[in-house]
Amino acid sequence: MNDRVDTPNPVIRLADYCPPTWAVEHVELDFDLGIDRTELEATLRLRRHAPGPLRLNGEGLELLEATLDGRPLTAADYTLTDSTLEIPLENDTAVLRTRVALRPAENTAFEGLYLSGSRDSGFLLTQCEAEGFRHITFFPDRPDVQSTYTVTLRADKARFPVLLAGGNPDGEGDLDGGRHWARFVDPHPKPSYLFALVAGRLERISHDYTTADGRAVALHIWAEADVIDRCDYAMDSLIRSMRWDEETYGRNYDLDVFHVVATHDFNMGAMENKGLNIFNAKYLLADFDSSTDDEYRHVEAVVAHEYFHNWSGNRVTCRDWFQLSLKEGLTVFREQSFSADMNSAPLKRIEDVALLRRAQFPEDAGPLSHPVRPSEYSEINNFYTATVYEKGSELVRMLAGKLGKEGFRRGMDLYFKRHDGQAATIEDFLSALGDANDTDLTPYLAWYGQAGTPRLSVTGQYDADARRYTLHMRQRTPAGAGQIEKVALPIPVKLALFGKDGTMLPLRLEDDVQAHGTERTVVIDSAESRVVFHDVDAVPVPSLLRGFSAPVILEFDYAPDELAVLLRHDVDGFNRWEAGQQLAGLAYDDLRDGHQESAAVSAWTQALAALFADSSIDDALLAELLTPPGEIELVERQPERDPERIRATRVQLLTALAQRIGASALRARYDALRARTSNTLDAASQAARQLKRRVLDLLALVDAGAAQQLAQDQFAQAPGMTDRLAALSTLGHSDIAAAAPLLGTFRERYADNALALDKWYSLQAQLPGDGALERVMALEGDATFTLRNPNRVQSLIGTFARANPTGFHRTDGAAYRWLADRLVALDALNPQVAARVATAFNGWKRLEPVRREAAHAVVAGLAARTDLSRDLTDILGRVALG
Ligand code: B3K
Ligand code: ZN
Repeated sequence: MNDRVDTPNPVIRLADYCPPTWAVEHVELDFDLGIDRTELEATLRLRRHAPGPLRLNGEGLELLEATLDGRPLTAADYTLTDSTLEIPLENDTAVLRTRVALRPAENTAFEGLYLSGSRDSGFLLTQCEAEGFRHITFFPDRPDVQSTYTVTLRADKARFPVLLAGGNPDGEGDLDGGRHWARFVDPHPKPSYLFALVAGRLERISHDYTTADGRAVALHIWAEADVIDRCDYAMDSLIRSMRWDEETYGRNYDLDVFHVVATHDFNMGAMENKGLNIFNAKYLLADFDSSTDDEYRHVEAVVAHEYFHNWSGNRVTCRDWFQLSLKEGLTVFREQSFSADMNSAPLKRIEDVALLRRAQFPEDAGPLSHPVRPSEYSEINNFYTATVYEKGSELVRMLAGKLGKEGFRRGMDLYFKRHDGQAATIEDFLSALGDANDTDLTPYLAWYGQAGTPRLSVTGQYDADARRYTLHMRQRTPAGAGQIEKVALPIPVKLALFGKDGTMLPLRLEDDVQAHGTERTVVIDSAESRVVFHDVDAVPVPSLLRGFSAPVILEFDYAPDELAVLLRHDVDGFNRWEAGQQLAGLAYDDLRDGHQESAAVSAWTQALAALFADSSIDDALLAELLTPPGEIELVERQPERDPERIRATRVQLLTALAQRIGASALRARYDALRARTSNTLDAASQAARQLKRRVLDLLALVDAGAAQQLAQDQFAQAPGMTDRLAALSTLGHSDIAAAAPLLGTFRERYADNALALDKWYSLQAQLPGDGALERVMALEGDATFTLRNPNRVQSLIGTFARANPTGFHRTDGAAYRWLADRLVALDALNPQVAARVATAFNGWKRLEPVRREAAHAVVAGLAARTDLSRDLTDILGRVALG
């Protein structure tokens, strides 16, 4: 039922947008549910907006009958293709009824109505964003068509005891023959992508919630019986999210019930369907024995994200899919702010920027680069990207920073008020924020339309006679994504100056009569500009782009000792970490180039050794500081990448750090942290676990024997998954043979826990070295491996291709050929997942020549095929461009 490509993919362009010809005011859906066959009668109440026929989307549907205003239609009354149903209509209103048959069990693409789990015990569910509803019924499947819904579900009561759809419950009852029904009414007009149903054997946990504006809401989290006891943290996160959105944005929930359902079979993280969120179990289930601290944080964040969509996405939705970041960038920003409030704000910022650099910067530097608001696409599912999500969030953050806390809230209030119930655009968003603050934000529109990461090059010039310090700033965005000429963007640069002794200097900028404050934000909005500071007594150390105030690459030629000043003294937690990252980068460059006597290496290791000995620093921040940029970020530091060399140099760097701190100090710290081992989730315990892991990894580099023994003990005694998995990872990286029995124990212990097994797969997929591909291939033979489950595919194949650079980029190209075979097999089952995994080939052109040649042959071979899905063809076609 998946689309195969034998003609070039059609391209959809933002410039071609036309408002819908017909509105669908109300939808009635009557499902007769079955695993092999489901029948659906849909009644659409239509109203004309503009002249023209009624054109509905519909794919893979078996049309059983259709009536128009009660009159049966014959084939002569309409034109049916494999993706549309077109009916010429004369009146301005009409009622169209269609009956179609669907085959959920055959739907391996997990788009539309499908089966999660086995035929005997699994359940039915839907996924409609972006264009899944057209796999369920004939409909104008576009987000600017919003309708109220009445949904009736009928099914065998024993097989499908639970029947759910979005909206408020509106009756249920028994039917003859052991069947039953349930009805749901959603009074809030919504686009079809937010429709959802779930039917099957599920258990639930519930909570009675009262919104700030007094509505009683029944919260239900549903999951299969074997995992329902792992939903409590999600419920807790949901309640906190609801309160936070009331307090921070004045947003209340708007239905009487809110359902959240967990499934193990899902293409992405979760889905914000109105009143019926559906989650990949990975982002909903958590228990101390089988989830890591990171996973708890992900559950908290994703639950919040989907809940926040109820306003930023559902009540105000997108006019078209080009505006996707209107809901996604904004909701990521809201989610990040929530997580920062629930946890540590500086650590959250570090995590978010690290993700941006790891995922979005490489995307924006190659052939998959696109603006936050793309101007064209051939498969919209391939645009749920780090650029639309993460960079989109950075753009909202810049706007929020510009308007200030109260101004941003005023702007958001106006945005929600003005566009409630509408399908809006990025322009609408900027206008609302600007109008509420009497500010013109249109210059920021350029950020949405221009692809590529801007580079901000800064130089400092000190004039001792004039006691003046000048920063010269130059911005440029490299050509790319079909855009040759790039415009200058407004770039907010938050900055401070430090004395060499680590004190922050009072700032007197050009227009200031006297100095005030120690931190300022200047907006650089032309290609070149300068900032002048007066009354500066000596050459200062500038702390630039504090808090990562804009998503740019900053270039400033710091000397190692200047970075060391910031690393020791900057009070901006993010910039302190950033100074460490920059310094580690310089140290890496020196080691790579064979400079053993490196000032950067000694400055970095010395500063960190001093911080290591300083008991006042937070454990979690210290753990972050002790982590240099990863292999993927380090790619950027050389024109041609050789993953073996990058890895070896990074290990050398870490070894220098471990040596500087010393084996005995590392051991003593490990013992002290081990004595604090706890089975609780409080921030201090999480931070201790995180630091313990870093310390053990460092110890493994200078005293492998001791570290391996400690890892074995830690694995045996771990009270929870964080310590258990960390021990396994340290051991696996240090001595894979020694890890083998522990991996066996793990496999046995979690034989029935799919999410824990995924971690077992992905840990092994990450282990570097010569035998990596063979190890992965052997794991494919495990009885629990299947290409049909997206989480399993991602944990083994996705992790290997994306997070094991030395294993994947073997010089003989064997791993490239292996991945190509897997992609073809996967594509036949699930094109969305295949397309996502295929992005691992992105960046092949920047490999060193031997690997480049091997990768090119494979990518070009795949891209030349005509039997692949639209999703995969689109990615391969772009990646092949290099
Ligand atoms: N809106 C969904 C993503 C849908 C992806 C469709 N291919 C989840 C989210 O961002 O909240
Ligand atoms: Zn989202």
